[in-house]
Amino acid sequence: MIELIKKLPKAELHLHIEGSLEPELMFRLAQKNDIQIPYKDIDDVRRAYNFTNLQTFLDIYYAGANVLITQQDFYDLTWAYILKCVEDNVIHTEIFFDPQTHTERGVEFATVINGIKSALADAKAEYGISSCIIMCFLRHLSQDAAFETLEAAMAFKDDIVGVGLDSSELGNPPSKFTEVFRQAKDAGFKVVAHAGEEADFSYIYEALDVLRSDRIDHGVQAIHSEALMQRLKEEQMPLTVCPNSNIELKVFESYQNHNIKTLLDYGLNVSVNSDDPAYFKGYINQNFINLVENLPLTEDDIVTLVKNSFRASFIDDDLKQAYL
Ligand code: ES4
Ligand code: ZN
Repeated sequence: MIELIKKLPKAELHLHIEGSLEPELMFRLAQKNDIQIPYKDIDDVRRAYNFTNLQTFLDIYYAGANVLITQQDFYDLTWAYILKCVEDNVIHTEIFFDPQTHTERGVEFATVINGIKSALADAKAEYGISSCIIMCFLRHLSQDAAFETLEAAMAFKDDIVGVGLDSSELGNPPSKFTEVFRQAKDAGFKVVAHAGEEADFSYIYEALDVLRSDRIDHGVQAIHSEALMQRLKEEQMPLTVCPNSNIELKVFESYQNHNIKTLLDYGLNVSVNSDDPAYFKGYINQNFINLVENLPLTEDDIVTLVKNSFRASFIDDDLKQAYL
């Protein structure tokens, strides 16, 4: 089973590039850029990565991102993730980034996207790894701030395939961003949104009906509504599930209690993704391994999960056929 997981060519659809910042690179960049980080050594960092919910993680994740300053920093961050893709046989990846985390600190939008973009171009040239970039709005900030970010993104329209919504979910429902997502959709961006990670399934309905989402990130709380489950199945609406993340952030008590097998057996389009792998103890293969070691997943289930990731991807339809 583990051999199958390792050898299958995979797509990743839910990966925050800032969440792939490993402690070693964090320390190197902190030193180079003369930025203070609240850790004395790598062991100290590992001890701090002990979360009780989404917010306790986010506080640490945003503090870590402060070390990213130059275009080369964003290149190095992205390149380090690409090397993990090579290791795990990820052949297509759709990367989230959080422009506001950087522009709020005075780092230019162009610095961030150009660094990411040039590493992804090298990934294609060196390893044949295809990719696209999705820009996320931070939902704890205002819709006006999201509009400013969309404005800044228009100069990079051809480099960004879609817009997403992340950060603190509870109290920041999708409907807070109705107008900015309408404008993004009208401009031709794909739409995704984190919904039903910690908050209840009403957030998933809003992501679908108000934001007109093409995929739901997480979505595991759908299990609490039979009507929504039926709809997600009928529409084959993709859910990008992140098992390690859900365990580390206490969405489920244990891997044995994770509902991915139930969602899959119901007929939903679920995939396995790593979310913030530097913070959640492993990249995509480790997510699959943790699942098969704790749930009665079959080899066919693994193949279905992997095929779902290609089916749900934003790869052009004519090219997509080759992966299915
Ligand atoms: C995130 Cl796990 C998760 N949830 C919401 N927003 C995020 N940003 C980075 N990781
Ligand atoms: Zn996420």
